[in-house]
Amino acid sequence: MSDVFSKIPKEITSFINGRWIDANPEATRLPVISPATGEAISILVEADENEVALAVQCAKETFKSGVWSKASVDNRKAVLLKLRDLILKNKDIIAKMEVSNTGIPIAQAYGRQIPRSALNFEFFAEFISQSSNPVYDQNPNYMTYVRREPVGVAGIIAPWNAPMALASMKLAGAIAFGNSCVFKPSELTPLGFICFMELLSEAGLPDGVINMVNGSGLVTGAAITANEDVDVIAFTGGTETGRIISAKAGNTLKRTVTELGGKSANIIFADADFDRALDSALVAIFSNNGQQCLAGSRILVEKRIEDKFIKAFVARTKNLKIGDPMNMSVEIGPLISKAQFDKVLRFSSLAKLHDGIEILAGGKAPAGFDKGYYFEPTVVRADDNKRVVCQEEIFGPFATILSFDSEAEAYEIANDSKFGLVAYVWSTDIRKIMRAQAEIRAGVIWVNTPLTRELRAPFGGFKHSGVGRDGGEWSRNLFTEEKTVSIPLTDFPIAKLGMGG
Ligand code: TXE
Repeated sequence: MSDVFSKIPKEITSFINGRWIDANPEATRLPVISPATGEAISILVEADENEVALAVQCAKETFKSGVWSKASVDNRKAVLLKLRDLILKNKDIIAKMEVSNTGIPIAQAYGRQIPRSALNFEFFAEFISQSSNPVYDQNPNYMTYVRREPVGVAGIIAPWNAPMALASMKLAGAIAFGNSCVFKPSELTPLGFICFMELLSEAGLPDGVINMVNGSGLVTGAAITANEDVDVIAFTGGTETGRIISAKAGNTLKRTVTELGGKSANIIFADADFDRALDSALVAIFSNNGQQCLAGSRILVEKRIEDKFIKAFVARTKNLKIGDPMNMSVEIGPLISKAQFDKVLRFSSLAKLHDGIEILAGGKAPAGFDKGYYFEPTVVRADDNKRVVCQEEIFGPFATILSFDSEAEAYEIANDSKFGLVAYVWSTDIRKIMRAQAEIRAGVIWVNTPLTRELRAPFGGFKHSGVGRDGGEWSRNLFTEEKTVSIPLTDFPIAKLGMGG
């Protein structure tokens, strides 16, 4: 058991205007659960509509004061870089806090989640210092140029699967361009943000620029979406929630970006570098306990190498080390919650009922784990992409393998999905790769690589995987208003109205 548990506060309130607010005795209390034990490790004091309104008001006033929204780019850049440094300096405690309520293996928190959180701030610090705006001077009598101004108050609603890495991408983008924020972490995973919120003023960020409200989606999240003074919503989470949030945000004409679910195809052609494709297929589905929107959860293997691939993939899957996520050598920790465990188990039970589906590994809770939400890494072989395990986002360590004969068949299966977030392609034939990247309908195509997030490039989904993108220019589009200014360079004649006669 890690020493971090002694550092977790007994109650977590909201953080408004630079301080933790006092707990409202009337407020609903939600337990924060350790997925490794199923036990409550803290209590979340839920922010109701009034508390959310207070946070929004604070963000709005901070915005209007200009203390941050009109701060110089050099000032904002320095603060963002300081935040990066502070995240890295405190990575041990942030990682442990995050792992204690996500179940992400700590090696992955140290190796990926926390460095990525720091990088998000660094990236936007560099971006704002380099970006420029267009000037139109084709008409010799006018100078017309475009200004970018912050939108105002950003509502950021974050998920539980990679709390710090995903929320910080939106937070960094929002504040880099001068916005103020009201941010809601998932009610399941507030812990990583406790230390983070306390670093903000140390980094020089004025109080009230980032406010955090805690609570459930239906109460606290819905209050953010409905609030008239929230100008933009950045949401990452499930597709059904994205649908509700987009509809609600439309009532008050907020702009929204939604990054939702996926059922991404990982296409492995017979001419691929087999060992690299195998290693990557395991990373793409089993990192983060399989709980990631970009998981390569549908593995499409060319028939010629199907048997060889399945044998090797199943052997490696069975060899994955399951255990306490605080242990540095563990590769698979527990699922986030009882609800998520039940969901994954339900898909496993459905798979067992179908003749066309064969369970090759896992499919149940592992022996020897009587506490927590551990689930064995699971591999199923499906005869048809129409099967429910090929169509629905399971969001757990659950790989589905399908096979194909021809390139055309591979693309047809890949595109036969309501989702379109990412796709992976493994081949050494450049012409085939070029055909694949054109044929597959997904927002990101990773060729011969498991996960490569280029922050300068757009990230987001086709179809039900979301609307909008983030990444350099695209985050700027979301978090800024464009203002076109025209200035005449000569005294041109102006029609004289109201002169009589
Ligand atoms: O996520 P929710 P859930 C998928 C995954 C998972 C499924 C359900 O398949 O099994 O979604 O997960 C807030 N108004 N992903 O239900 O509800 C909520 O409090 C405003 C994919 O746990 O989408 C949390 O902060 N906010 C995914 C956030 O939305 C609301 C990551 C996300 O939770 C709200 C997570 C409402 N009405 C789940 N309802 C990805 N894209 O990576 C909920 N929330």
